[in-house]
Amino acid sequence: MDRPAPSLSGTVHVTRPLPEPGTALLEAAGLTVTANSDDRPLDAAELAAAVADADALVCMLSDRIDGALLDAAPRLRVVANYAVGFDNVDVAAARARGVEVTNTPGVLTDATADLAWALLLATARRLGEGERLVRSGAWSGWAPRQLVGQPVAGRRLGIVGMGAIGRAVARRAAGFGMEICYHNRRRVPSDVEAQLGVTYVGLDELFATADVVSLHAPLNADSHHLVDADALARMKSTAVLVNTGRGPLVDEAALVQALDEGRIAGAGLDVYEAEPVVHQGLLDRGDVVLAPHLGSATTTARADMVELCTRNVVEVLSGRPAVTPVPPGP
Ligand code: 8YV
Repeated sequence: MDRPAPSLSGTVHVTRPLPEPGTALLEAAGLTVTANSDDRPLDAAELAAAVADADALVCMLSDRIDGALLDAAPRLRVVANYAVGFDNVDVAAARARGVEVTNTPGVLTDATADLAWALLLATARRLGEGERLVRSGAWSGWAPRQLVGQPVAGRRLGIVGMGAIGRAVARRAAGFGMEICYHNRRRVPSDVEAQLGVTYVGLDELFATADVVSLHAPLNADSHHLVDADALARMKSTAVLVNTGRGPLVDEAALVQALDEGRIAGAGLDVYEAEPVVHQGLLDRGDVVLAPHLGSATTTARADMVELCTRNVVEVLSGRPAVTPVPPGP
C-alpha cells in the first residue's frame, strides 16, 4: 500500500496485536492508535472502555460487536473486521447508528482454500492418525491393512457455499479430477458453472452423493447447523466432512454421534461451535483432523488483511466510501 500522507486525525483502537505491517500504516496516515498489547480477547467491559474515544475500530472474530458496545463508542464511524466472516458484528445495529462495517474479502481466499484442501487430504488419507503413530514410537512398519483411507482423486466433491473461497476450492479439485457439485443460496451464473465445471444440486442431493462435503457458507440464521443429524444421516458412510467456514455451521454433538455410529468416515475441522472449546467427543477421536482456526494464517494473507483493514479505516475517516463494506444482508 502506498503510505497515505499523514493528513487524518482521529483515534483507532486495535483489539489484538496485528502481524506485519501491524499498526504502522494507520500511524502513517496520521491516526492515533490505541491497541490491546495482550494477545487475548478483551471482555465486553474492557472493549467498551477501549472504544470510548475511538473513531475507528479494528476488531476480530474474537470480539463481539453489538448494540451495547456501539453505544459505548459514540464517536465510532467504522468497524473494520479483520476477517472475511462478520458474524461477530451486529451489522444492523451498526448501520442503525451510522457506523460502517467492513471485512477482508479476497485477500484470504487462496489461503483458506489451501487449508480446506490440507484438511480434506489429511482426513481422507488419515494423516493425523499416521503422524501420531510415527511420533508415538509404536509404528512397527508398513502393513497392508494399516491406516487405509478414502480415495480423493476422481471422487465427488460437494461444496456448500459457492462464493470466492468455494470457487477456489473447486478450482483445486479440478487438478484431482473430481466431479464437483455445489449448493449456494443463489445459483451462480452458468458461465461460472461452466468455467469451474460444477453442477448445482439441492442440499439433500449434495449430502447424499458427495464423497467429500466442504463448507464455505457464511454463518447466519439460515446456515446455523446446516449440517445437523439429518444431513449427516444422508451422507455416505465413506464420506468426509471439511469445515473451514464457521463452527456453528455444524451441529458438533450430532457430528460426534455420526462418527461414533460410523455413519461418516471422518471430519477435518478448522472451526468449532464454541472456540476455543472443542467438543470432547472430537478430541477423543482419531478419525478427525483438528486445526486451530488457521484458514487465513499465511504471511501474505495476514499482511494483506492488515492493509485492507487500514485502507477501510482511512477511507471512511476521510469521508470516502469503504473499500470493502460488508455486503447487504441476505
Ligand atoms: C480470520 C476468518 O483470520 O476471515 C475469516 O472469516 O475466519 C479468519 O481468516 C479470523 O476470523 C480472525 O478474525
